[in-house]
Amino acid sequence: MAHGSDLSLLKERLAGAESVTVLTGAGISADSGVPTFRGKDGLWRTHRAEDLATPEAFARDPRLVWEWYNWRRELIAAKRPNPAHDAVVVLERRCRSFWLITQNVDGLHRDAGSRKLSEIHGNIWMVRCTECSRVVENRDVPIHILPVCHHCRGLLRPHIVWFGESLADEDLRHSYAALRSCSLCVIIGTSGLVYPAAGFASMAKEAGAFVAEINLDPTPQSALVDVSLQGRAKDIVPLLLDPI
Ligand code: BV8
Ligand code: ZN
Repeated sequence: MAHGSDLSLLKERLAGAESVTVLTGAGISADSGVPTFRGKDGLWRTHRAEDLATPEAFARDPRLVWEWYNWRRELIAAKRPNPAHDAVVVLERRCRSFWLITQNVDGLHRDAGSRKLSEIHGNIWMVRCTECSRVVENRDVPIHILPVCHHCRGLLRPHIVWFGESLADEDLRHSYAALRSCSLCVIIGTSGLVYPAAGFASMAKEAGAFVAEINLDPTPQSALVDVSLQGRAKDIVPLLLDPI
């Protein structure tokens, strides 16, 4: 795992950074045993996104969509944050100005102690009523396959942003502000394929940030970042905390 000068460069930038924004994807949770979306053991391998993570799929077959989310909830319930999640919490506490933007819905950043974060694609432990729009936490494992609202008996859905659905205004506002104001942006474990998050690296770069990527493989944003560290997040992210 030879990182040498790139790792030192990133650590120097981190030491002097006025404000830090971290963007994470499924790769940071891969080391906790949560399948990624597009990897060899990817979630989409067994299911197709357009079949399941869309409002049309839910309208067509809510039982199938709930069976898929129930399977993911049962899997995620047994997973714990890994050293990469823990290191991001240390960065949040050390940096004067810090924000975490995660695409992950597994809740592992919150479990690790992250508080200054936007879960821009939602959270698998939150459900929303399709009738009265109430949003509540539901940690039932297994969850009743067609769960209903305690208030109005309406059908509940995962409080997750599906393909073709807009992200919450509040999450977008916070993310854009964090990307445009940070002096350092660290992108961890995302394939950079899903918008609008796929545009966040260039947004930070255009605003003048030093941008670093940590990923197993090169991604579409590797060409625009300042340093690209290849390896497992659980091995590399904790190294950022070591003194220069
Ligand atoms: C929207 C919830 C407006 C579901 C998810 C242009 C502009 C705007 C929209 C679009 C556009 N072009 C296309 C669109 C539509 C669409 C989109 O981007 N489609 C893609 C496929 C082209 N975007 C949307 O619909 C978004 N909505 O923009 O609203 C709008 C409205 C109507 C019409 C148009 C626009 C909503 C997107 C949100 C979708 N919901 N999740 C659920 O989880 O059940 S996205 C899903 O993919 C997950 O959240 C996941 O996080 C996300 C991104 O994937 P990654 O996190 O990057 O994971 P992936 O497996 O791909 O990659 C893992 C990476 O980790 C790899 O690089 C791997 O090498 C690395 N890795 C693996 N192991 C490790 C590692 N790295 C380090 N260490 C390791 N150990
Ligand atoms: Zn309701």
